[in-house]
Amino acid sequence: MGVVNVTPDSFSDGGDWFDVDRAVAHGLDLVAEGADILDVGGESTRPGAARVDPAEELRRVVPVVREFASRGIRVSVDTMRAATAVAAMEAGAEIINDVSAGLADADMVPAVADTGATYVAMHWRGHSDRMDVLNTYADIAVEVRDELAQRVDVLHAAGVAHDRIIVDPGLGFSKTGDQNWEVLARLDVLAGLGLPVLVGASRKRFIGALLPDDASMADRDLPTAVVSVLSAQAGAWGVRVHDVLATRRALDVAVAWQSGRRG
Ligand code: PMM
Repeated sequence: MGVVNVTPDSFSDGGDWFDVDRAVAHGLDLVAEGADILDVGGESTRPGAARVDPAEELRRVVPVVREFASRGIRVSVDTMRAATAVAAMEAGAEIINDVSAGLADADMVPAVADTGATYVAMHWRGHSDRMDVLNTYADIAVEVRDELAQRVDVLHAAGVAHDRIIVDPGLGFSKTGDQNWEVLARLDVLAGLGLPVLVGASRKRFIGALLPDDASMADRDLPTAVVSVLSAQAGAWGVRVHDVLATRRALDVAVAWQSGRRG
């Protein structure tokens, strides 16, 4: 899954793709580099970020979704708002990627049921302005799994089909650097839910913490690609990344290694 953030202030690529034409061109590059899905978002979730106005989020996201969908590209919309999700589905999105797993907007779960979307439910404990203080866990891998299982129950109760649900541990959301590594080291616990798992480690602070202080954002792409391979080996269904090319190449190596032949 390649990230197309149409935002002026995103965590890791903020401002780079902040207009429709540039966002579309960037997404097409990501597809050429091997992305299977483009994840289009109009609201930054970086730590401390303020909410974006709903009308502005729609204005950013819908034309970009429509353009990709018209070219036959699988699109997910990265939003916590039901209205944005519904508009994106009407514009051709297939997947709703909700970092709040329905907790930020009471209308989201019914909207997922109504639209028949595939839904990414990410582990989330609160909005970006306060998520960093919500990181107390006794056993993080088990609590992430159990809190997501509750959200899955809510989705089932609303009529969302089991085979339309994907779960995501929400790396960096209400988690310290070491807590992210613990979740990754025990990804099998989350996989125990029996649902596809999406991993979003790309360029996050805990990846940067492995690097020298003066390392750039782009320096985070190699370690991100390694995390992509290790996630795949741990059974992940997908990885959400900014630098698709590095991850694609790394995954190609893993496939060749495992199959004993190229491609
Ligand atoms: N991370 C970000 C945004 N959306 N969606 C999912 N499913 N999982 C994530 O980990 C995730 C996400 C924040 O990262 P960005 O600002 O670099 O895009």
